[in-house]
Amino acid sequence: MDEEKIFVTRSSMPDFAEYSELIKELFESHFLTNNGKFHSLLEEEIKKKIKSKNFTLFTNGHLALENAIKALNLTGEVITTPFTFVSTTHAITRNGLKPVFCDIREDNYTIDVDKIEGLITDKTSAIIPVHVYGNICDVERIDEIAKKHGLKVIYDAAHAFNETYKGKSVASFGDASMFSFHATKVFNTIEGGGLAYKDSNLTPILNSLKNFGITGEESIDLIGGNAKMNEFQAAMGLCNLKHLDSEISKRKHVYQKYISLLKDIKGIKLNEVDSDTVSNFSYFPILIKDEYGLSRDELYDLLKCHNIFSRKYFYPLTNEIDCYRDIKGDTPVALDISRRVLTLPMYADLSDDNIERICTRIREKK
Ligand code: T4K
Repeated sequence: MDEEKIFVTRSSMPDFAEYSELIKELFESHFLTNNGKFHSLLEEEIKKKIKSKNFTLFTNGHLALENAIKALNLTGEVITTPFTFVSTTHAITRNGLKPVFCDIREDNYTIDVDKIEGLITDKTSAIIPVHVYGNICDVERIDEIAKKHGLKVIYDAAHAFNETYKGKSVASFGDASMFSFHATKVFNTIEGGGLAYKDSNLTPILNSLKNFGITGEESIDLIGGNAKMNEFQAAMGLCNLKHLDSEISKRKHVYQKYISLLKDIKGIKLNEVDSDTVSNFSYFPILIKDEYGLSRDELYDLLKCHNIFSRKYFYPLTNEIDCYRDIKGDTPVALDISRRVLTLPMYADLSDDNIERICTRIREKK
């Protein structure tokens, strides 16, 4: 067996000295959380980075999405896709709303816009599409449909931080976009997330929703929860943000190396980056077609035997799990893709030797 374990990703981290220099201040100030100095600084830096006028941090991406749904007062039914991390669907249901599952496109795994209007009823209040693996949804058509039917749009942009589409920041689409800054993401704050949004009037609402609804020393105006990012997380974000561009360019190298080694293998479909998108290269999914000769699960097991830990993001579909089976919807493309997709290891420090090791196994099927 090959010795070194290769996981699907590996958190990017700043130098220890760089991080410890920053957090030294926390040991002096004893201010650890509740919208501290680093929290405010990081919000400002991210606003600049993604060119968003309005942006607020959360303790993770999931709570950013749950609170976005609350702040936008969504009601009834929300159209979304099942080919996602379960967080997207749970965020809708945990707000007492019904997810209505729309199928996805075969080419880039995002919502099939031609199927949205057929799902709209008098109860629909919003669409929550997902920029899967950083592939950008058809934002123009989604915008047209939303305007025509008076719907809100919140993008699950967990995978798409720092991307642009047709020269515009991904944060500029829809009413709001949620980003995940989890340890496994292109940009991490250990755990963490954030919300970029259009309407400045949402700022006090979001800020109080993430802090128990507290609006002043003696005033509590909303039924909020606790979703604040702490100062250690924010300090990690400040360090990692400085290295984000070099992180992404290293990932681009990994992406290109994979493409060059896998492009001629029969039955392996690669995820090509759309020419209008400046990608962050967050994931490297491949689709296993029948011509390949092994099934997705067989390839997954084979790689695992060689200490290569790929992942089946996203399998099962969220409408295949027990919680949502009753409201399944008609999503045959998503079902087929969920059974064929495999995400290969992808991170900035993945060495050429290890990429070759992975691709040789895929090519040789042994
Ligand atoms: N929407 C979408 C579309 C999402 O993909 C996600 C999260 C969300 C919403 C919610 O955002 P957050 O609330 O999480 O901010 C991971 C992540 O936990 C999750 O953030 C992510 N999507 C999802 C796709 O993947 P697991 O259970 O697969 O992660 P785990 O622990 O198996 O880690 C995978 C590999 O990463 C490990 O084998 C090694 C490496 N790793 C992991 C951790 C935890 C590290 O190098 N460092 C680490 O600290 O869920």
